[in-house]
Amino acid sequence: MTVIAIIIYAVVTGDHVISLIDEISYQSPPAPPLSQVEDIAPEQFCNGDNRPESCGENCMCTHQVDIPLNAIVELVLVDEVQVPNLSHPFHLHGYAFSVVGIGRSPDKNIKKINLQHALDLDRRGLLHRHFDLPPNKDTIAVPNNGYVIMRFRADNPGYWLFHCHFLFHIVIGMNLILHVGTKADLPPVPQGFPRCGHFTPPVSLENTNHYHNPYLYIQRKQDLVLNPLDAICNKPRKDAICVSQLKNAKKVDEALLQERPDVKIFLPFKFLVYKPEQLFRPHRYDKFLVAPGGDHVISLIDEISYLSAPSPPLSQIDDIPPEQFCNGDNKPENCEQNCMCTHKIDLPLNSIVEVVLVDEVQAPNLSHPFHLHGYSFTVVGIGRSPDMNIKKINLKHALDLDRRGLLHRHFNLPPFKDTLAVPNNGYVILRFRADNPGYWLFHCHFLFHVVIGMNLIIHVGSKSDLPPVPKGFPRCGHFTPPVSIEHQNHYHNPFNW
Ligand SMILES: [Cu+2]
Repeated sequence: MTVIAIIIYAVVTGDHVISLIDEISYQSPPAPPLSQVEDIAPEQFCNGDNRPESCGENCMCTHQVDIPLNAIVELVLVDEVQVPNLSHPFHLHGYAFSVVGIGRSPDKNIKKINLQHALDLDRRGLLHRHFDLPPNKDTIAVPNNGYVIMRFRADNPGYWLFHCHFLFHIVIGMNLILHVGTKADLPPVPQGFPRCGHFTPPVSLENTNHYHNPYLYIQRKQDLVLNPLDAICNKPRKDAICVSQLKNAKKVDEALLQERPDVKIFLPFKFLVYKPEQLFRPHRYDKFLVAPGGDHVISLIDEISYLSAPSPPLSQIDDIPPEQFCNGDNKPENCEQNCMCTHKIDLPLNSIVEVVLVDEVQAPNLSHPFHLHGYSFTVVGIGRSPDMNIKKINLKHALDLDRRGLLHRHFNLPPFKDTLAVPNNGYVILRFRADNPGYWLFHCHFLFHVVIGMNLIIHVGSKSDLPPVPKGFPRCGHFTPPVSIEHQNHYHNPFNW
């Protein structure tokens, strides 16, 4: 194993603060490293071992740590911020890492941990690491006055941001880039890929509504549009590129690229607009969204509006009545148009799964960004109906296209994503190997749509595939704070409960 970097961060205290990781405050480079690294002066980059000569206390440069492809990396984050009850949530892009250690100094004489002390503990074998199935995370809170130890295999080449997820801390420099591999490990930049400075919208009063129609912006002719709104993704074109046409820098599981997946699921989604008399009935308190225009809507995926389960399935599945769950093949008998239940699709562990999302919402220029927890999926297809007579796609038509071989799939290094916009009046096809057992939420990432039911659970494997629930793990109803005026400051100190 190679220990690549030990990293430390601190916020300079006082009213006017910036943030430092390993004594460096991150500054964005003038161009994106992934597509234009040769346009960035080498002296723009720095790290703990290579700081600019003239750097003072507030050293600002593009903090980048270079990591060889496929190296096993251990990162130790040490909290020198030392603000009581403030635990910084660090997030790494491009990876899930194993959490092998979390703690504070075992030395009671040490009031405040710092880099030197952490290094000393490590030398003395006192930074404990757990190697019994450590969990995967992409975000972890570093305990105040403590440390975390994370590990991952650097098998995803590129420039990956690693940062505290408090937005205030991002803007004052609590970030760095983990640069994995070399340029030779990356697919070539597509021809005509947009470059810094090429996007020059005409600034005039006539164009103030650009927010509603991005096409009012005039691209330079030689530039590509990423994710064109017309969703024409099944032929090479000079003016645009779709996510499904990008190439993956990582190897893709061969089984994902076979013609036939083990499981194929079509999921149409749409809105249901309520008539007021449907909604306002005695003893009914259905949730709904009052959309612009005054419509009262809920959202349906495969004719089901997601309702949360009364207990968390992962730790209390036995407390949930089976009839709470449903899916397209098993809907409650008396379900109306606004069928509400806990939409759950069961998938065998390790099966190759294909999901086809079909936009039946049909709101112009509205592309719903679907996000899957627990997985990265490959994007093998994006498009609209090739049939010009079809004005609006729907499930039936999508199934028909698929039967006729007209839902095109790309099997040449499709890219990994965990969120994907479904083009308006179109479809996306994604695939993954269901190798992560559990209950994973799959949902549109517009928060308004989450609350009106545009979610479902992807349930992978069975109970025996999961580690046992830890003894004494919190359960629904066990948390009963005393409610009184004396306890109203709980927000500031959760330990008052
Ligand atoms: Cu949505």
